[in-house]
Amino acid sequence: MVNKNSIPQLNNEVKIKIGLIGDAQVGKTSLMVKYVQNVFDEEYTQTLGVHYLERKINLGSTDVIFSIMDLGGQREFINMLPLVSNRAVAIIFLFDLTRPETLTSIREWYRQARGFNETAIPLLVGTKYDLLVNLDVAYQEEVSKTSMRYAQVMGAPLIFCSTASSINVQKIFKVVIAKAFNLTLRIPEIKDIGDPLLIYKTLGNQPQRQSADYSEHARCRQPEQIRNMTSEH
Ligand SMILES: Nc1nc2c(ncn2[C@@H]2O[C@H](COP(=O)(O)OP(=O)(O)O)[C@@H](O)[C@H]2O)c(=O)[nH]1
Ligand SMILES: [Mg+2]
Repeated sequence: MVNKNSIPQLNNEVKIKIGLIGDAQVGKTSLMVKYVQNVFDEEYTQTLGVHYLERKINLGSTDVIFSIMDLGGQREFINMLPLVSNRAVAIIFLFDLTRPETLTSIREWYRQARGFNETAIPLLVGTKYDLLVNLDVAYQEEVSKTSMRYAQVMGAPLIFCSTASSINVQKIFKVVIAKAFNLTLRIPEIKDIGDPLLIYKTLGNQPQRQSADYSEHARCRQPEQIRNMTSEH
């Protein structure tokens, strides 16, 4: 048996702060808890009462620690915004696919968050895809096209996810890693209206200002390492 300790290790550790921003009830805390603890349970999430979680991921000789921060409840959101945005490497803007007004709000969230952090990698994420599929086809088309336009303006990848049905949850964070470390991601895009969109090549492909800080940690890493990280279940 190979003794792990005999293998030379670089033991790099990089902490990446990720901010989750969006209207109340869009599913920010649920997404964070699902990603870190693989649980989707409203009661559990509320009991937990957390708005900050960490998950460590191994990327070759580098350990990447995602520190994920969620806006608190409805009331304190204005005060919380700098705390969530400042020094975030990525900001995930979330809206509820079944409530178009939460997409409209993204405009203001984006403007304010950008005021605190100009360089974070933005992502636009539509939540509760499991509920969207039951809605009118014309509505699905409209929300898909509108969110594509928003993502275009934001320079952000666009991902539809369902925390309840485990759709695209892991992939959101793979896109974050790929963008932060300048790695090639080989996950196929999903672009057909009605499907859980995953668009990260044609949307959000502009080079980020100051992203070089993070890409240096990941030099020589192979795309396989991202592909093999954690698969969706
Ligand atoms: N059907 C469905 N419900 C969800 C999903 N994600 C979150 N929810 C529900 O949406 C509500 C708000 O979620 P929460 O994470 O507290 O939202 P937050 O206020 O943005 O943190 C809760 O009742 C969740 O159970 C999802 O993917 N599908
Ligand atoms: Mg919450």
